Amino acid sequence: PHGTILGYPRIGRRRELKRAVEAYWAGTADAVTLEQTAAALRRATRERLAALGLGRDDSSIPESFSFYDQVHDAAVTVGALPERFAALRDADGAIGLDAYFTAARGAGDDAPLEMTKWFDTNYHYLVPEIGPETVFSLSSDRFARQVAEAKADGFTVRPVIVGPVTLLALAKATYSSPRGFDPLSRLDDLLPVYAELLSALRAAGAEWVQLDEPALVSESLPADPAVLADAAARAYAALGVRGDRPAILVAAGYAQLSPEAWTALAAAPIEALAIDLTRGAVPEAVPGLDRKTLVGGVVDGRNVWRGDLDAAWERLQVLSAVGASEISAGTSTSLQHVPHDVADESALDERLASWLAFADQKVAQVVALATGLVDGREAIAEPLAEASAALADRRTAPGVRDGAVRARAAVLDSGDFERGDYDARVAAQDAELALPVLPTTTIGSFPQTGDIRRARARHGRGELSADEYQRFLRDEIARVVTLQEDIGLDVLVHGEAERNDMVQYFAENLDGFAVTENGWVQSYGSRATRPSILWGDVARPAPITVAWSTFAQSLTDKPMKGMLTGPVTILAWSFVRDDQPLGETANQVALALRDEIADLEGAGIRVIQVDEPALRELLPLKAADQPAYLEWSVGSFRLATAGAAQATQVHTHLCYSEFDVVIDAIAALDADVTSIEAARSRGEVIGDIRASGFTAGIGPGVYDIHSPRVPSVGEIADLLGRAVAELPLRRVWVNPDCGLKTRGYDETVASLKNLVEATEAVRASVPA
Ligand code: THG
Ligand code: ZN
Repeated sequence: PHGTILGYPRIGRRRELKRAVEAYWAGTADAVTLEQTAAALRRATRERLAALGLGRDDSSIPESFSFYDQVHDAAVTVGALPERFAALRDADGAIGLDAYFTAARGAGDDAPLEMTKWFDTNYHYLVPEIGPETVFSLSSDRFARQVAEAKADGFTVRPVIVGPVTLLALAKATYSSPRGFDPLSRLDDLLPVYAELLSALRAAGAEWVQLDEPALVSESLPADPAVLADAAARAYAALGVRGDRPAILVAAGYAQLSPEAWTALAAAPIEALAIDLTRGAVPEAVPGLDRKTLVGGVVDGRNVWRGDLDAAWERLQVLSAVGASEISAGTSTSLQHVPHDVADESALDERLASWLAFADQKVAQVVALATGLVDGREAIAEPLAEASAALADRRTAPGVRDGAVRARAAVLDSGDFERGDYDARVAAQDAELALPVLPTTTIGSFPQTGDIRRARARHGRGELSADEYQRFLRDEIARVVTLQEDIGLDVLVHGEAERNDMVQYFAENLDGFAVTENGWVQSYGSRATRPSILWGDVARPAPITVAWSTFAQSLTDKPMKGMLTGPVTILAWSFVRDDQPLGETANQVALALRDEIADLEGAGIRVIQVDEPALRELLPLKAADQPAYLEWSVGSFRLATAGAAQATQVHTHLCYSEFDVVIDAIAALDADVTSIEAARSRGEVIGDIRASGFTAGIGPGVYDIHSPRVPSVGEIADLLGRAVAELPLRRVWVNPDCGLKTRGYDETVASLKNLVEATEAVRASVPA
């Protein structure tokens, strides 16, 4: 085949899989029903891909379905289920659906597998736990059954499975492992199980298998690229020599393969290699390629742009010069990172829609390029010309470039990024706010109750008038303010009942963004988001949050925090334009936020929080790209906030741990107060903060909001005691880990009361 995609969205065009899986979890649908829905989705995907032009019987259609996560699928298949879930195995040791889901979601005291971000995407995978004691054995026949299922429908599909090197490279050591244990050291024990799996796939009718090895592009994993390349050489030497296997395609998207891995895989006894040509140059010729098919990942699997098809074609021409036996067109990654189909967006501006390509449009692009590879460029002159015309139209369309926005960005100077002396700010803020030692606050959101969601939905359907909805939200805000005063918190929030999502809310209120109706992208498990599309120059037509914050402030004498989402996070959780550097786009968003901050200040708001939970997320995989990223990301935050008066206290909040790499960047944000996640690591991060020399205000989250558990006064006081012992007393804030949006009211109130009580106890023990 001369064209293929590395994977396809599996949640269903209307999130059918989410509904089916959640119904199964809730006990309202049985396993048979769930399996039937899943089979129907797989069938619909195959039929759709064939209709779009991929071959039914030439293995160009991938089988990339997953009930929850592809890393978990691979781990479960090789039997890497943590000991605490062992009892859930079938009598014959097989890992069925219930064991699979329970490991993903936890049960009682048995914590679920940890979840973390998949390379530099917004997808989260389940981290396998592998130790010296892990017994690898083929524990699921799901992959083989899916091949057979397709066969029965007349399709020869190519199963897609996370490869052995990536599976181990992404795993963490089990809790009982000796210190320093590296799961990658288990490679030789794992390979026989992969060999057995390949043989089972062959027996089920697979002619090709795709083994995903994106670990081989990353410089952000514990193992370094040379070690990973060496592991790949060993793995594919061992698997390649087996006779009873399908042909092997090793796929390595998300960035350019390390030179070591490129050399190793070219020399390995496998049949094909898929590389990402949307990031980095076409690699050089190396020995072994003459026996391989190269799938050139020229269609971007991660953005929603129709892009430059002609340039993609040219890249394939350059690729043909490296000496492979055959060239094929492909996507750079699985299409799981983009929504299904632009045709499902009837409300989208038609002109904007003509510039977009979601999964189905990208499949069509691959098919066009494949046709060109077989029949020559003339055969695809028309689609190439159409794509070029759309691109040209996009370049000149109104809104893509806004003169006023550009003129403002053009005259920025270093002073626009500087807030001035920190000590002077502290003095001004102390005078303005007169807060007690160890001030208490929350991150921003309060529980989004069913009532709030229903009111929003009814308003969306026109069943609740704008006035009625306003009144509803004001009542909600008043309730949240009173509640916080009763609990005794020091710096209050309005609770964000008016926001569906912390990014989409701003996207809906800024020029340059579009939102979708059905553009769901899986975030983790059954959860998805609808990223906004940042297509044009960003401007703020009117104040966004000011009316809500001033209303909330009018209800209390305590300081009310203004709540904004930072530029980096707005970019990270949207589909961002690809026609200018990210830093330029970030600065446009920053200027809009800067105006919002000025308006908040003008309206009497004295504390303003600009959240950047995604600062760590967007960090590039390649070490060489990281300094430039940190420069523009930190710069855009500073541009957003540096207009604030010295007496205005600027807060920021960052979720998720892994502060290692970005701790200096956090300091460089120059916020007055930073709240972070610290409870799950039992305050470990406090040591990191101290070691980094960070001296500004800091609120290490004193309890974990990701679970409904109510923390005791004692444990909060403990954690707080540790913070006070290690950090300057006057700089420590007391707050939960993260926003309370996903929590219920009962546990929220109980937890916050304990937080205040613990704070009072610790205050009594420190100098006033
Ligand atoms: N907002 C946006 N992007 C994000 C997050 C966010 N990306 C990273 C991280 N947070 C992802 N976390 C989640 C958490 C919960 C859900 C999705 C991503 C979730 N989604 C609902 C679901 O799938 O049922 C749908 C929400 C809706 O109706 O809009 O629960 O916070 N932009
Ligand atoms: Zn958070």
